[in-house]
Amino acid sequence: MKIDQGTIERLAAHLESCELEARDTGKITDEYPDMDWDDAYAIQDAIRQRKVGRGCRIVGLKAGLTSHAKMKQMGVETPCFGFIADYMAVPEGGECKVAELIHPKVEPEIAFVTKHALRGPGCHIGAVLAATDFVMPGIEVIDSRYRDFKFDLKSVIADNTSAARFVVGGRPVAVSEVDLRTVGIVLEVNGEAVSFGAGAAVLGHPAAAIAMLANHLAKRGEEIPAGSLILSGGITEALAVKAGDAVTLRVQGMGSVGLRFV
Ligand code: OOG
Ligand code: MG
Repeated sequence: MKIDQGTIERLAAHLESCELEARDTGKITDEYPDMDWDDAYAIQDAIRQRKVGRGCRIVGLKAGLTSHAKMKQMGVETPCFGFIADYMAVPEGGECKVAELIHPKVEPEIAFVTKHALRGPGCHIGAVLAATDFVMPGIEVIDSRYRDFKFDLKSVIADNTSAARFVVGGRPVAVSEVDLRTVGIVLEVNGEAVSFGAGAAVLGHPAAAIAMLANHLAKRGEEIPAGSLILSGGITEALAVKAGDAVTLRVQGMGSVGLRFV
């Protein structure tokens, strides 16, 4: 760790207020260029503690920057991990209020729900598939607290990997029913199909993102609990949305899920 606990708490309070007040800020590595990976995750943990302290429930986890499309778009080369909280959930077909967000973008993702805990090190896609109860379509709404979505990996980790809102739904399917590498996805905005992809865009197999998350948590003495909802990462580039947009994600054999921005 390169920064002290007081600074960690202060940066967590700053980033979380930017989130809750829908205000942007410069990236924190501008002020703390020497911060390390532990500092970045410690700030994210402090944000999580603030939320739990106010009575929020942590409902799941997320992997981000797991596809080349996303890594290229954001100019980083390594995945990152964050958490999702109860108030971030939008009901299927429900409304997402853009006034509560800074500059939202949507990402088509495959969501996993676990039935057994997953613990690294050495977690692999076989273990992930064995521990998965079902998978379903999910749209993540990301909203970096950094001005113009400009950040580096440490800054985005501290900012809970831009987590803001998400919707899951469609048809939950057992992993034995679907080939998650070849499964096709179509993202529609206002009825027009705008981006396309296949599961393999995410690290060759979306379950690899979940394994990577378990191995990351293991280094911190943590695991993925049974019953977790996990977003495995955007398959395509994220798309900016505005009030009035209706977004639908169709996943082959898994139905569709959508939300409206108001
Ligand atoms: C970071 C979060 C990325 C994903 O699915 O790749 C993410 C960002 O791009 O702002 O959630
Ligand atoms: Mg995402």
